[in-house]
Amino acid sequence: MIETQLHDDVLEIVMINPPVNALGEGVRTGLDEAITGALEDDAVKAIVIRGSGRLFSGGADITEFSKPPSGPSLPAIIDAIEASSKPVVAAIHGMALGGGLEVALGSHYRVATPKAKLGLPEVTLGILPGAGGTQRLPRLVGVEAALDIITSGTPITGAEAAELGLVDKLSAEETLVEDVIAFARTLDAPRRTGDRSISADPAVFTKFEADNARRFKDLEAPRACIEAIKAAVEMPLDAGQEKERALFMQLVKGDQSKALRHVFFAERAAAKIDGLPKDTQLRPVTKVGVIGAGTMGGGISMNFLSAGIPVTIVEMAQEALDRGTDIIRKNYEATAAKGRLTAEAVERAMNLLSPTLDFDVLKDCDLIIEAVYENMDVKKEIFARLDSIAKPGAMLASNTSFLSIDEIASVTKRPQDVLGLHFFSPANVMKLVEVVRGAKTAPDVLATGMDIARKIGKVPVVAGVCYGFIGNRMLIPRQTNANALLLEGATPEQIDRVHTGFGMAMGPFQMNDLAGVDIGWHRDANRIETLQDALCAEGRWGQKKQAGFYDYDDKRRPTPSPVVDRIIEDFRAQAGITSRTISDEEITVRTFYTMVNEGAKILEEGIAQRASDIDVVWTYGYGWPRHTGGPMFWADQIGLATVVDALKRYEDRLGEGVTLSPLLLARAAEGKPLDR
Ligand code: 3H9
Repeated sequence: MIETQLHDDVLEIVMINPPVNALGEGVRTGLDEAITGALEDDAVKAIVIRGSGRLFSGGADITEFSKPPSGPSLPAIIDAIEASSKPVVAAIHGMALGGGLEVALGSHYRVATPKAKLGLPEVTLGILPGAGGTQRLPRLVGVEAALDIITSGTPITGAEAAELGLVDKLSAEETLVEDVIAFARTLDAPRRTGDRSISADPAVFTKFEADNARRFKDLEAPRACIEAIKAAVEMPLDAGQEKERALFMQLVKGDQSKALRHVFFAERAAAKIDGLPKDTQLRPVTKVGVIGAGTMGGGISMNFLSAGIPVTIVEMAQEALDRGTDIIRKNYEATAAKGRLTAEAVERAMNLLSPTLDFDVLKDCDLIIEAVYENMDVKKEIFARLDSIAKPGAMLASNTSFLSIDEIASVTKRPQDVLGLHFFSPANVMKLVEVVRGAKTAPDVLATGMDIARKIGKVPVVAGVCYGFIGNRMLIPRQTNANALLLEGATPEQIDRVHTGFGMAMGPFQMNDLAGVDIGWHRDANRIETLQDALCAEGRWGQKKQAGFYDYDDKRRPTPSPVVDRIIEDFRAQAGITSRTISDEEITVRTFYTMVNEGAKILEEGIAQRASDIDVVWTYGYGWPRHTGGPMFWADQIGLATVVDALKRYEDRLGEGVTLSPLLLARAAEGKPLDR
């Protein structure tokens, strides 16, 4: 796990632990021995530490956090590196993250490639840099930069790090090792970051917390990071590190970190497709076709354009095509105006876009994604046409959010080439893609779908065919119960508050208003069967009309609506319902636990490959709070027996035909979790 090589009087220490050189016990032991050995060896005048393969190090081994500690500790090794009487230089290429960067911070000098990524992403795992990072980084770059880097977890480049004083020298990747060895040879004494002291106005911390109050909201880790950085200002290194250690231990044992670590591994597990032959070859995707230049089609196209993949976008009418193309350009320009994209990058992306009214142009595309409105007949017509023009081996995808991929595929002579690629709105922003595997979808088509989704920066999850796949299917019992609760006596505000209070980005009725209350409405103002019908009949179609379940001002800020109160009252009167006081607990059980129940059914039917895939769908596609781990992990933490007991208490109110999942009942009875 560690290799050393003496270059005259400079010892090169190489960390080898593919794929990311995580600093597990083996690497730590090797590093410890190599440093001790180098200090005892008179032939060694200076030491260089680097990583093998594609990066320096991805940090501590996250899997060890749930095990009892063993072997030498990382903070102790890094302290030994800093205490070394012989100069130590870190040679950074690829990435130095978390504990990896902390090794570099303990080193006396740092040389990096300009494109290397340096960062402390611990906060995204619900912890803080626990091997001196919170103490040494501010001593090098100042409190303000350290606050940003540590609480955001976002890496910076080698070039940016050099400007901040985090990196001493830049070097090209090809010559990095020889440059650093030559540099180390010129050094005659160590230079210890820990010896420095720094000062900062206490107001900097208060202001930073206040400015970020919304972003940090319920999160424990960012606040602990701030506290630790404060210690770096107020205390010498030793005492600061003690404080850092105490905060780290508290966080790593806590529920939030457990949940965030679960999401980290869940995201990676989701990439794996069960039952896929090992030798599955991917199909090439060098040109993409998109049918429909509406909101979804445009957003989907942007993902490919941004990744440098040419897109042909097809519409029925010139006006719709122009409008769609215009919106794509405007979206790019808005990003450029915020400084997040260069003007050249905007042009580069736009030059890859070919808008057309000619369906036949799609014949040379490797992947064609249909993104027209939800109507089975329309989709079937499109796929039949595609079947007659697409080249052999082209993958044919539908962006449907509910409909059967098998039925769509049945109109083609090549159902093996058909799959679902369900993007979430806004499709250029939301990370989730459900990759829907039809009964006949070929393994290489599924694997290519997953791969291309990752290439355009998405988090793909495999889903089987059912109404609504994983995510939208779970919305159904939630919405049914939310609607029923309104009639029984709750208000939209109360239900939404329970959801946002839990940490959801928005509640069911805020989501209804955003998506459009009129989605799926029959358009007959005289036919009022549901509350949604009643709202639509009065023109309350949601945010777009500044009126839905809430009233909206010009800035789209919601306020409770007396009109909605009246509509609900009328509806209750007609249905003969006397309203009662609804507890938040009942809302939680009927709108959250019913989702867990549906998730368990999705699992038992094999629609999702594993419980953690469902967690990925909800955290990346629906704003479920990551720090609770996703619905399935959350339910496991509560205890399935508790969840089942509560559902049974309300069983007669859960909605017509709603039954408890046999899998959920069985696991609850066995005392086992859904995720295993
Ligand atoms: C820390 O350092 C704490 C210290 O401050 C204090 C200690 C006292 N550990 O993501 P990929 C696995 S906390 C264990 O697909 P990429 C990963 O699960 C750590 N395993 O590759 C996957 O396994 P599998 C702070 C890890 O090229 C495989 O490696 N560091 C770790 O797309 C490939 O991963 C971080 O938070 C790890 N640290 O991206 C960085 N990292 O093949 C976490 C990866 O079985 N890592 N694995 O599914 C990353 O963000 C990405 O892996 C990285 C590479 C960007 C490095």
